[in-house]
Amino acid sequence: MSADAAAARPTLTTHPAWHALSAHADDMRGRSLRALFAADPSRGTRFTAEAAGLYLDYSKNRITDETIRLLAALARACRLDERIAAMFRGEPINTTEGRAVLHVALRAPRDASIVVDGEDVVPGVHDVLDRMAAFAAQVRDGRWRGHTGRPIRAVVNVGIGGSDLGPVMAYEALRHYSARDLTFRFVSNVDGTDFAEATRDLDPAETLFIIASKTFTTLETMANARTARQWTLAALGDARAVARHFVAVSTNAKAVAAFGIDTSQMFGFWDWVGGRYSMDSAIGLSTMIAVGAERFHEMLAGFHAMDEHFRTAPVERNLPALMGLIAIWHANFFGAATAAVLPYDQYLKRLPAYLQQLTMESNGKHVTLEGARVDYETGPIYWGEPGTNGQHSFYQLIHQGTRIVPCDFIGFGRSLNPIGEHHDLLMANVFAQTQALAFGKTEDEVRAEGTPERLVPHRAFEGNRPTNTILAERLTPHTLGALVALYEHSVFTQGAIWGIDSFDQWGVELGKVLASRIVPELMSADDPPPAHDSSTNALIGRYRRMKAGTER
Ligand code: G6Q
Repeated sequence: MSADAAAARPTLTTHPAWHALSAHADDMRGRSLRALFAADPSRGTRFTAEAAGLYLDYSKNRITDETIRLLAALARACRLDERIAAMFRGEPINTTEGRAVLHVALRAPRDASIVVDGEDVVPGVHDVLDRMAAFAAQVRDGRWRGHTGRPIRAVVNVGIGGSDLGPVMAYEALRHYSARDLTFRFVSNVDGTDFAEATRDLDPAETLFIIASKTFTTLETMANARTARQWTLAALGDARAVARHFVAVSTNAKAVAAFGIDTSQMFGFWDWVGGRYSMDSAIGLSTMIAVGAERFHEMLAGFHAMDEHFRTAPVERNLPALMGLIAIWHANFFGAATAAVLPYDQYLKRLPAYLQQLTMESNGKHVTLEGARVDYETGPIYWGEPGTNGQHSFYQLIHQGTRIVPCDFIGFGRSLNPIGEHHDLLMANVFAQTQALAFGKTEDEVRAEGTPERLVPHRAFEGNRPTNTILAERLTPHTLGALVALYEHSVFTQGAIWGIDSFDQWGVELGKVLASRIVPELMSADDPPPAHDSSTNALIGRYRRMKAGTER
């Protein structure tokens, strides 16, 4: 092995802290949550932490004080504190793209100062927020008129990935606070059905498109933007209508102008904002139009409160660090390949989809920052659905399957729609599920209920299945900001331990390049057979025939 390759070998699993955790995990495998709770009546209040309006109960994980001590030692060995400080200082910690990672600057208060390349970025952030606020107010109160003089009634965000998932999640999450006289739609998929269904019942004279694309080159978004322009012009019959019906959110002023949107109607952001970390930048324009600038700023304050907690709290009391380290404990020492996020709030129905991108695009990496192949597992697969729906579908596997699935349960003290006893029924399920997962039901307990012997194994629950419970008083913009920042920094913590770049996404490139080669091959039926592998050739051939109607 060359000296360079040897130097690039990952060192994580050689840390004494890793070995200590490995030995400790062997010990913990034989211990049950029943026994741990029985031995320590204060466990349910001791293994908790609170910040930015969120209460985290992590007692129902297979951990002890020793586990936390060892995980904190691992965090120190991996210099988590230095990584955090480097991010907040604006150092280019996204090394494969040579960029700073400063989504925390997007929610810094007006009087803060964060200097990148000799420039304080905070005034620029607030300039854009102020422009967004002025524009959002005009749309909300009807001063912003469409080309024919009618006020805007529908706002369509056109974007994909980080330019879609945040806006749609935040809109759904904050719908309670939204302007109900405006309709919001989100078009992301290049499948024409997405555009067709999103606009089917909209009136072009009253519709505003937000073209949200950091690069303004993304194939899907540009295709949908062109379709939106045609749809608008076909109805309004005048190219000048673009000025009243299109605004852009981008870092690429040249491409925005080339598309035909005046750059005075562009809301900018910066290359130190990653797509999946951008919902609180101008990418959140649809959110701001929906809930107004004041609520948007409340959300930013929630993000900022969690940022400050993450930056300053010791690991043992640091919610994102604890959640990240416990996720490592499950993924690397208990073989958990997936993790479920289960919000018990209908407004958070898109949170699992949002977190899938945040977690998996960030930490689905197989090489370290130095380019060495890792010799440990990295990002688990995130998935989930709002409770209680999930209980009637996949919870079976979480309770009695052969795999360990660590779960985050998210619930609120008060409903935004208090109807009868619904909220008590909802929250009873949160507490019951985490109880059942932790403590299960022994075969003896099942027998004692008079269960026939042949059914006893089927009706027993092993328990010992790990959960976190996150509680907040109510779903507010502030809570949403704190919750998203909690996951952002938990992802950061995991990436810092694994020594990977959580802020690039090279893994999405290859498919894009191959698709751009195949597009012309699909558009022409007369071209010679394509020269790919035999499977791809046959599939393209069949597609051409289906398209021509010669294959049925
Ligand atoms: C997120 C990714 C990715 C990106 C989309 C859209 O972190 O970078 O999901 O957000 O590919 O990119 P544009 O905003 O440039 O269109």
